[in-house]
Amino acid sequence: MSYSEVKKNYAEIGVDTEKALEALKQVSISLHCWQGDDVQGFENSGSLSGGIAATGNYPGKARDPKELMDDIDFALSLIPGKHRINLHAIYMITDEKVDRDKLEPRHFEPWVKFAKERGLKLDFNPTFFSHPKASNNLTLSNPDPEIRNFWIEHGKACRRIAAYFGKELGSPALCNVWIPDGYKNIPADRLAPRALLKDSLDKIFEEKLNPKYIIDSVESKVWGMGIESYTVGSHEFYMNYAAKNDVLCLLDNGHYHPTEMVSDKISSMLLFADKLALHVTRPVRWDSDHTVLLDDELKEIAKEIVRSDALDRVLIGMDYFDASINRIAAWVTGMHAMQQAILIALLTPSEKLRDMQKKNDFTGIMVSFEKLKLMNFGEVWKEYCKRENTPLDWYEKILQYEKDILSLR
Ligand code: RNT
Ligand code: ZN
Repeated sequence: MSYSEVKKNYAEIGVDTEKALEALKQVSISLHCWQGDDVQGFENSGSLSGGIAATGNYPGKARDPKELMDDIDFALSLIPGKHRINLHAIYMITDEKVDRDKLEPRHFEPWVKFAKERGLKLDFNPTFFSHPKASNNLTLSNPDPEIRNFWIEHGKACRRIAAYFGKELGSPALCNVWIPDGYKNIPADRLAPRALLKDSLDKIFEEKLNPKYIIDSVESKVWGMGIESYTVGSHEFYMNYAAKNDVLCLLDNGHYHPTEMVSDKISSMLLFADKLALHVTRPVRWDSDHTVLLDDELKEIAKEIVRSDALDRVLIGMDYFDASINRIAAWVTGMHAMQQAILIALLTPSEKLRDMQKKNDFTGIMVSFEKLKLMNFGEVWKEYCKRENTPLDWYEKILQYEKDILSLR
């Protein structure tokens, strides 16, 4: 079937495919740099810690800034649209031996140059894990004031770096705080660590930075490996903190109970905040950070964003790290899936379906949903790739890159 035939089919159900393609083109997704090297970074900080893990030893991971940048370039050449790159503090590029509380914008200059040359925007994350001072999974809630302070200083330093990105690149950088803090065993006091976290965050956010350059967010979690019994930065904690302090909530769809869906949370969050940030991942039984695929929950998340007319209010970032497969294929597959989910949402006659709900016509909605699944959205996706000069044989290109470059590492 050709695109023009499919376009006609969609028109019959009241959907304008051209409008959908135009809208999709405007969506920038933040590509997480850390899929390229299993969240290793350039600090030589040793192994990944903080209750998260990248498992697998697929050959060819990026070992230095040049390799990571090359891989990002190659991945982006296989992804339609214009996107953002999400960095972590451990991806500083410098010969100096500088600890995390002393990081400065200049330690990230090569990334800004990289972004400028390619017309990309940057986002940022302080790294509160994989560090000797985080070895017991206590950072901003650490009862030791010296260690707590170290991490507060790190948070402040990172906000300045994010603001520098935003200023240089003309688009506010999302600066997202996620900490691993929690306990393996049942705590005797749940309040005190949260009070410390609250106080630490207040200190981090004290400095007023230009919202034209930086957007702050906080990311909650339900549990992590080694911190099974108690998570300091829980969802309730951060949702309240964000609401009271005018920072954004970041929802990571791997950070909730298995039947608790982020898709259902989006509308509630949007009613109370100007913007919402997302980490899109694929949890498998638990927070496992598998490569994002075009599955039902991803489609539902995209539909909620589109139905809420909030493509410009939801900051979408990817967050997964699979070390057992070709890392570039993981990047590309996840980014394609996210964009495809948005496209499917844009190809849905939402207005009509909304009216049916008002009339309590749930039989009609059910039947329409099932019919929509049979529509040939793939042809519209191919048309999008064609217009964006994205090769359809992208996997063959990855295999070639693996042979020529990755396998030699
Ligand atoms: C961990 C959080 C966090 C990290 C990244 C690397 O559970 O999801 O966002 O994955 O910061
Ligand atoms: Zn996350």
